[in-house]
Amino acid sequence: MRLARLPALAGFAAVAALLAGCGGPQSIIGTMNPAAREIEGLWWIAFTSTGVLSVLVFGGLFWGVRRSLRAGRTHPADDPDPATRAREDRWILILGAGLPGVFLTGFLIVAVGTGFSVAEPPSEPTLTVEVIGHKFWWEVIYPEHGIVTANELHIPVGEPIEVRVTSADVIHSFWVPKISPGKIDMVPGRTNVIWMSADEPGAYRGQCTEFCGVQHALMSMLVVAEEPDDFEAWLARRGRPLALPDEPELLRGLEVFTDAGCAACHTMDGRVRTAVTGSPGPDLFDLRSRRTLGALAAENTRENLEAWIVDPHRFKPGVRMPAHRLGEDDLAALVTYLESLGR
Ligand code: HEC
Ligand SMILES: [Cu+2]
Repeated sequence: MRLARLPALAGFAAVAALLAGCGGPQSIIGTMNPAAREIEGLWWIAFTSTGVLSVLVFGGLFWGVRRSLRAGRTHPADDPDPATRAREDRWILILGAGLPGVFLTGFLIVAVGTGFSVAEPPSEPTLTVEVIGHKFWWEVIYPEHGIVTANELHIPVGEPIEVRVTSADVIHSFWVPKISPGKIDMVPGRTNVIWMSADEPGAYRGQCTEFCGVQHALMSMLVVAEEPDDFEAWLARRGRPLALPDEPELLRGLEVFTDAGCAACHTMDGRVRTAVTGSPGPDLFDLRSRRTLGALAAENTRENLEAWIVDPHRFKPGVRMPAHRLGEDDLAALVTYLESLGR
């Protein structure tokens, strides 16, 4: 390959990489909520107008430089007479300060208007969900139902949901771009409120947007919007009491869970005990039904689950769960037990 082609290739790769970010379940484009659509509209205004402005400003810059070079003006001593100079300065002021000033003022007015209009849901929320940020996962509580889960939030489609957020450790930020009006900070000791609603059923991706530590980038979540019947069924499955297993293999799994000290960090009955304090690790009652492990770090398969318990740092280096050395049989029993929960 000729070296001269490298810059063109690099440019092409950069554009392709940029465009690849335009789709998918976490895009700010193609939103599924009236407020998110307004924000998307604002984004399009900003995108196109800053594009035009950039062309104007950089075009002016290149034009000016080229003109000076052509006139042989490369040194301050070559400056033109004061009258020409004053005229040129005026243009620099108009293009460099006036134009952006007018644009930014207009944009500010539109943006503040949008901010007010997206702050409140179109109608009274029908459900409240509490989300507590942890390094590096999300505790999800349905206070009206007394249930707790993690990393995967289920909501009925089409209905405004009130989301009350806080944090158990450092500041995180809650953002599900397709279905929530912007982001909201999760601050320890404070409860912030945002709302969301999904126009269509689907799984929408959310992401922590406040740097919170080594695995900030792998602190993601799924919001699954379902038809009301499916959502009610989901709630009902979570409301079941935890029963002591009767099969020997499952009992052995429970024993391994206790002996290995998992209970120090994990509850596994899906019930809220203490409000808002939470436990160090996610509740495991409905682990089987979650699509991912470790806040979207890995697909939830039996193989990955075993590998996660042995060494979660393989998936998420720096995660706040230690590696566990377990015998093959113990590990198998433990995983079988975990997968039997919440049935
Ligand atoms: C010192 C606390 C601690 C101990 C002990 C611990 N874990 Fe964890 N565990 C965590 C934390 C924290 C997470 C969340 C990690 C993340 O996603 O950032 C986690 C995540 C998990 C997950 C993924 C859950 C999900 O929904 O993503 C599973 C499964 C799990 N632990 C199982 C176990 C088992 C089994 C044991 C015992 C062998 C155990 N853990 C011991 C802290 C702990
Ligand atoms: Cu975070």
